[in-house]
Amino acid sequence: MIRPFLTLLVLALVLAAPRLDAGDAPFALAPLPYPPDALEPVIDAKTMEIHHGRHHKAYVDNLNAQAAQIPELAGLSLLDLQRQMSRFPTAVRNNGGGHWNHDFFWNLMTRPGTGGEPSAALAAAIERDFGGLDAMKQAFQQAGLARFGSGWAWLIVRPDGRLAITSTPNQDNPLMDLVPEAERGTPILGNDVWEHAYYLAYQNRRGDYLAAWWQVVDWGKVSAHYDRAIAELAPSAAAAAAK
Ligand code: MN3
Repeated sequence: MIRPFLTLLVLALVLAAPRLDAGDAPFALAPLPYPPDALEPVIDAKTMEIHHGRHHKAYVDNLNAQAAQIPELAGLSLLDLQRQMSRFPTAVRNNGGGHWNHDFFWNLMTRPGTGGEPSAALAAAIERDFGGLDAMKQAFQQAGLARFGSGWAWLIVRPDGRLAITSTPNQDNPLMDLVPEAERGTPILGNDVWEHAYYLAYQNRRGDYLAAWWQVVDWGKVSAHYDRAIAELAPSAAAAAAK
């Protein structure tokens, strides 16, 4: 009789434990969507392991620690948090931004040379707003290079449906309500230009990293982000953007 009881007890504890953890910690670090060496030689495995397993993990751990102190934080989705960031202290901005930015970043990338091309709709928008894919890439790289210190380069859909390139400092992003209105929008592509993203392989050569990074961009994902951003626009803006 004892062994079945113990088995059930252990089973009950195993089933209960993850729920207790999830209840205590509203934000979670998802595993990388590919092995850490998948992006080599563009981004090396060691950089990916440290970047995801230590830097991103620290943002999640810190955000969970803040959520334990700030009850309304724990009730927000990560996306809604970005859009209401002005309500919260700077530590939440840094860690909440860091968590969203890195989730977005890992899922934009794929094995070198397998990322395909922009969809017809995205390619047409890039042609309309930048004069072509190469011109867009040059402007994006320039935004990354011009960011002094740490931050991100972004390709966004503006509220009027146009594409634009912006750069934000630290772990800010264009979703945040505290970013200047002229630089706000829905990101469809973003690159991390903190030194921790490239220093092991590229040292101080941020420009080389920005140029090589296009090899791992998953254009299927970027195109899907574009479609979703356009679908969420006000109908009048979506109609204008289609012209
Ligand atoms: Mn980073």
